[in-house]
Amino acid sequence: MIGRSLSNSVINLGIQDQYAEALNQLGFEFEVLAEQEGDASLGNGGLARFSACQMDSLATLDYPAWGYGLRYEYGLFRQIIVDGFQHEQPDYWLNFGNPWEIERIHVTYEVKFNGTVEEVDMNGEKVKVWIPGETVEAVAYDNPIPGYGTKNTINLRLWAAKPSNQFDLEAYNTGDYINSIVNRQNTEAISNVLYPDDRSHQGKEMRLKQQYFFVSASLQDIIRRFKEAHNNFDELPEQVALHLNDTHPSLSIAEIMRILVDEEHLGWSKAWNIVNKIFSFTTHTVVAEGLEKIPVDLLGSLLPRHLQILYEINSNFMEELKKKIGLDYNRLSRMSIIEEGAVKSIRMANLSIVCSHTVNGVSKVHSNTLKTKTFKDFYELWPEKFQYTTNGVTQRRWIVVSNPSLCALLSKWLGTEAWIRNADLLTGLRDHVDNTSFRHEWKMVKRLNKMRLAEYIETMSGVKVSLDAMFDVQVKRIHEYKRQLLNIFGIIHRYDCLKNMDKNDRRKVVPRVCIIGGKAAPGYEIAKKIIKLCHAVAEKVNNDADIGDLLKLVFIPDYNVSVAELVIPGADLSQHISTAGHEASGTGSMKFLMNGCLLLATADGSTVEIIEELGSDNLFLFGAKVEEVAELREKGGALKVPLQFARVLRMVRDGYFGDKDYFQSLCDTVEVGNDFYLLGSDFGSYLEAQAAADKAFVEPDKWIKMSILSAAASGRFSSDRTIREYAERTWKIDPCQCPF
Ligand code: GPV
Repeated sequence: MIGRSLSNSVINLGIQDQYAEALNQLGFEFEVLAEQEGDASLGNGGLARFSACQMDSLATLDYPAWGYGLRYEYGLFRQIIVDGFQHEQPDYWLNFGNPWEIERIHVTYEVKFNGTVEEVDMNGEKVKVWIPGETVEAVAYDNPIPGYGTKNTINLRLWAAKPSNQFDLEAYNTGDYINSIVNRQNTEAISNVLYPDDRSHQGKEMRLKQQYFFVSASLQDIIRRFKEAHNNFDELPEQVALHLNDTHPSLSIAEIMRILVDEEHLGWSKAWNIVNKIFSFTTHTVVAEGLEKIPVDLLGSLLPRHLQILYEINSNFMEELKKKIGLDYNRLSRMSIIEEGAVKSIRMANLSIVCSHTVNGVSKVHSNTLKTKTFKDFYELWPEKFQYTTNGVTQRRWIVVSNPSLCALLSKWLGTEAWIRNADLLTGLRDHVDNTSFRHEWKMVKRLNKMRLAEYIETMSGVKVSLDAMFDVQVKRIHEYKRQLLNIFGIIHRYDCLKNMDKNDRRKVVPRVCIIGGKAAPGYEIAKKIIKLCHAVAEKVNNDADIGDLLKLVFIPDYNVSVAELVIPGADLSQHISTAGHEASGTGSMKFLMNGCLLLATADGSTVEIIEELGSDNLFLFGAKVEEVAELREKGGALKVPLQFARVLRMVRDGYFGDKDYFQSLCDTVEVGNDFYLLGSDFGSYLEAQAAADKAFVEPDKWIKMSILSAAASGRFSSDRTIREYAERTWKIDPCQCPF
């Protein structure tokens, strides 16, 4: 999820001023031109944007790395709001061409599907041969990723599917010309559209085809490059490290075994030893339901040889395991790569763990959850495999591109631009926090960014907001676990309090602009109802003359990378309020932190490490801790819920915001006894944290100090740190500078 590339590229290449000057001579303004570019949204949310940040860091730190993916013709849907409801529109982003990509018509590979496996005799030995039924061509499109302050530029190679020139001869011979053309077109569909479900996979055939297409083309490319310089596969682990970014590319394990065994004839155990040394794996989720499974039937018909290989890997693993743990059948069945049951399936996470030398979590708490819950059995077997590398974000995009005035201010007061390559230097801001002119300049920068955001809000929604209000932002994919509903309930409570206050008391209230943005997966009903409720509440609050500037609620439609670039610098407060134990890391919070925005958060994911760095006095923390959640859930119907929560819930149920019937099922999800994400039990402490934020905001000096300290603590959350850790610990690679 790259977003736009123009500003980022000219900045990383160090030609920003010359470029702007040249454009000027042509009669164009850089900022105006940059706005014309559309976003590349080839992913869903945090996982995809994290990949983009990692690519920027890999290039900047001179690591010899390639990124692989799919060149979807339709990126993530565009969200439009009609009458408060989300509608999805196709994002045909390639309509006017993509100036950044280089089509490599000569870099193509055949990817095969379906067919049968036959046993043939080869020099007296029986070997398995896959006779595929369908062939598709993968064409490479290269997207250069320039590093900052280096000549190094790395490549993001995206694959597009094209019909192969191998005709369906039978169809031609039987004269079925039309059908053979239709079949050709179907193959092209493989790279057409991105699945918009964030982390819920329904075992769809096209998704599996996409995964294999991506994996097969990438591995052929990698092995071709390896073979150009080496002729012995024993050297593969020295030359190649393959990182599985979640389980989506984990079919590559079966594919590389197939290549080494069936095509290179290395023999199973030799191939297995090599494969074990090249893969590392990062898992980006917490909950077991989020883990990808592929129905065996589906896999067997699409990739019959791969299914055999997966069975073989599993049976070897089960044998080895029995030797270690004995005949503990419950444990054996939990750890098996194959899940028995109504729908027999392949557990892609188990496969990835068994075959990787390292299993990474994305934050300290996430890693603990993996070790003690999700993958407990595996941790007990292979404790040395389990590591964590906390996520990060690139300061090039999230400060230099998106917040030029803050960028200038940082360089001025730190006396150097070196922080752009070394974010640890941001701690130097702590030395100036007591300097009044620094604080004044800091405040001015925030005000300017709030102005930009206010203008955008007015254009998008017609709502005029006051710059003196606290801009309180929650932008991310809509998920029940991320608890946008808790935020909306908090807003309803605030509104209710304002309505019940007399005029004098109202004057003491800190004005707020609540900003919510994010897409809901098209099939995720509850998430869509949350969006509608947000609009219903906004309609009521924003048009209430009693309330005026004291409270506004705006929903920012079509949240994407370039909207984030505008919203994040303009936020005073941002919310990261997932039920503890559910957000594997979270990276949005790191972007807000860098931009001097205060966090209101639960102790979940990377927030726990942010607290270590920032101190708990400099953010607003609330809610149950990870280790308390299970016990609270067990209480079920006996769980204590504050009266205010019950009251807010009643207002929605009674139709105070309209659409009474429509909201009932949404309300059911948080009713006592059914409130899995614990909105009710966290509500009291949430309101207290909100009150603490209000209190701090009326002391501008204190607030600005906290804001400066937030940015000063953000260095550890640069993806440069993340990537360096991966390079040194997991991939064992060194920087490799461009020689010219
Ligand atoms: I798995 N994540 C995501 O956006 N989509 C997914 O399908 C999966 C994970 C996110 C996590 O939710 C975040 O907590 C995390 O920061 C991010 O991946 C990057 O690790």
